[in-house]
Amino acid sequence: MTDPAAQDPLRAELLAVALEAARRAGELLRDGRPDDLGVAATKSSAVDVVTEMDLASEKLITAFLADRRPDDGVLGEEGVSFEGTSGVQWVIDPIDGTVNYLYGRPDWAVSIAARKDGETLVGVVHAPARRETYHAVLGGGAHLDDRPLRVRPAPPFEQALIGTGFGYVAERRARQAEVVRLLLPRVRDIRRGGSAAIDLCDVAAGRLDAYYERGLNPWDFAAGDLVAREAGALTGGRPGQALSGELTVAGPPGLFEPLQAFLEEQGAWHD
Ligand code: LIP
Repeated sequence: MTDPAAQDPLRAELLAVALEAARRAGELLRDGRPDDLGVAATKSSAVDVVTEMDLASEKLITAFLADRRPDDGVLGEEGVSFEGTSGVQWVIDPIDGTVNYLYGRPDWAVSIAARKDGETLVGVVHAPARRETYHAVLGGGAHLDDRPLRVRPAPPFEQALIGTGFGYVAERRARQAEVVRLLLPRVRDIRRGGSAAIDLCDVAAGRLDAYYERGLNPWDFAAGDLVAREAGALTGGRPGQALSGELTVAGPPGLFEPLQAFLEEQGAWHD
């Protein structure tokens, strides 16, 4: 079967641009991280931090996209937001896992997705400290570097390794802790990696059985969602709804459904 992505020159071009933008930003973040990196600003709380490198990475990516795709729109975590005229919108997280990056921990990534007509056409999650780049093209599969990805077959619920994450506001974290308290005895174990983009790619690579989180932004999940889906995962929010900031759930058929039902039963979609 001919690769659908290869048949669509736009998807091929968007993938090439996303990979090069992520590579350049990753190089800046890996090689240019100051030894004395500190917090440049905070957002929703004192622990919701921005570093100078988040800002520098978003500036680099935005300038690269303007050069290569001047008519596209861009939405970025650190404030860039403009409509284009081409119908293509880039959704970028210049550092997903900022706290990990601030602390010198490896689980952070540059996440870049291109959307058109309400669909994500390509997604790239570049994790320099892990020496890994995930990418996916709509209809063209998901890859970790050159290796095609497939999700791990669904285990019994009680043997599932589940990823999750927590917000930056104490009241929401307290509510999220309640959900984890009830889930933890019912599954194999929980992992909290600190980057939604990487967590979604870990589901695609079979390093997590499933993942859920409340409170994500589009830039956190846009690319990783496509990687997970193209690797065979189901993704969504509450039953029958698309993933959103209300709730993001990802996992293979057979595990996605019981996890989604558990989260619905526990009201994990609200604070
Ligand atoms: C992070 C997410 C992660 C979540 C963190 C934070 P950021 O995004 O990727 O899943 O648990 O609280 O929101 O802020 O590093 O771009």
